[in-house]
Amino acid sequence: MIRPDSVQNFEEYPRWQLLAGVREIEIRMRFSFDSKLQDIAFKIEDGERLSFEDGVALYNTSDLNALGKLADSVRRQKHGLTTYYNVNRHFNHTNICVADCKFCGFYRRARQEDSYTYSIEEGVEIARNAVAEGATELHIVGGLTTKLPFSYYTDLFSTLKREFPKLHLKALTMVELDFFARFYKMSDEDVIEQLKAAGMDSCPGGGAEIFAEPTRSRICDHKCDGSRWLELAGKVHKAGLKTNATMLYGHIETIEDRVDHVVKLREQQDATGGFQCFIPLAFYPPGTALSTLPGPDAIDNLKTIAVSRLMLDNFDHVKAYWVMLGKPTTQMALHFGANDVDGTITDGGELTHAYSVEEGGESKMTKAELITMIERAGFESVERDTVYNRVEKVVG
Ligand code: V47
Repeated sequence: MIRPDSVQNFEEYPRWQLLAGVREIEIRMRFSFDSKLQDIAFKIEDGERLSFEDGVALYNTSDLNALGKLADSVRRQKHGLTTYYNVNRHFNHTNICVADCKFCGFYRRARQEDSYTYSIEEGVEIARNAVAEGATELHIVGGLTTKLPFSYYTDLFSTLKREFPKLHLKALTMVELDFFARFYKMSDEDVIEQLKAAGMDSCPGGGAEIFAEPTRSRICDHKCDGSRWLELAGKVHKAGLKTNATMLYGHIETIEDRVDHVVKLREQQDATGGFQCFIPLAFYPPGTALSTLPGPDAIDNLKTIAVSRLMLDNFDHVKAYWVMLGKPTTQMALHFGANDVDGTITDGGELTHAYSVEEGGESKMTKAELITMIERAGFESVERDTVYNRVEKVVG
């Protein structure tokens, strides 16, 4: 489409094309009352990358409908109406953690009465139940503990793989890998290769929190910084494994911190290309050192999904994590750029349970409930495995 404002020599263009351009601008004028959004809409249409300033402008708009429409147009271009879910289970092998993250209500010190560590046999039983319920993925993360040898992880993964060869092990965040390298005095490459050889199939996106300093240090100064998180993600990608990426928002961070976070992820994705999915995690204050904060509201949640979809032009998937958002906001998020809702999740009442915004701390949805949630929102539900292959429905 030719835009009259970009035309230098009017004689070169047929009149109908110029009129079409005028019409397009007229439509744009009605599209949003926020002139900054109109400029951004042109960029998106032209496939132009959005800048840091664009990201901030998107967050600051009060035209939520226009923002949602823009993100939805990108989502529909990439995925149509398809919305992914999976059948998975979380396994949090220990809640013992030496870090002291202000946003975390899950961790315990080893001496505390309610600290726990599962044995490998207990892990296998949890996986057995998950597989019996149709799970294709086990999501394994835990605290940073000095109480376990490195062989706990390799034995756990190899035992799980021997028992359940088809179960995808999405295990360990970049923060855990960093801790292993430092605590067990191994190179990053050795840590990754040994875990991969034992059965680690991909890595979840946790531990990213918010990269920007000084915010990161104020909420989690005991764990690796943002550049180290990104460096490790790059190394895992180079080892041939996919990872996800998250952002914890709605605590003490600024809008600029959030945009900086997604820009850094976009740069890393340009460099190593192994991120599959971006998952904004809405901060849930109860039970944490930041419990007096209100946490993000629905508008903030929807804006964050939409801005992420628009800024992360090199990420295939944006996940509306229903556990943090609750079902109603998750349904709306599907109209604001998200194309995935995560999965059935079932856990033993551990980490996800601690953060669930669902009534009564419920942290499980059946496959039928997930499908209904997606389809009532007007989308087509597709079961996927961890790396986004369709799981074919078994007929008969
Ligand atoms: O890194 C901790 C977050 C993350 C709170 O990769 C909190 O598919 C909200 O990364 N309120 C762990 N969030 C969970 C995670 C994840 C979840 C689902 C799917 C995937 C994936 C990854 O949970 C932590 C932290 O950012 N978190 N405490 C809290 N109070």
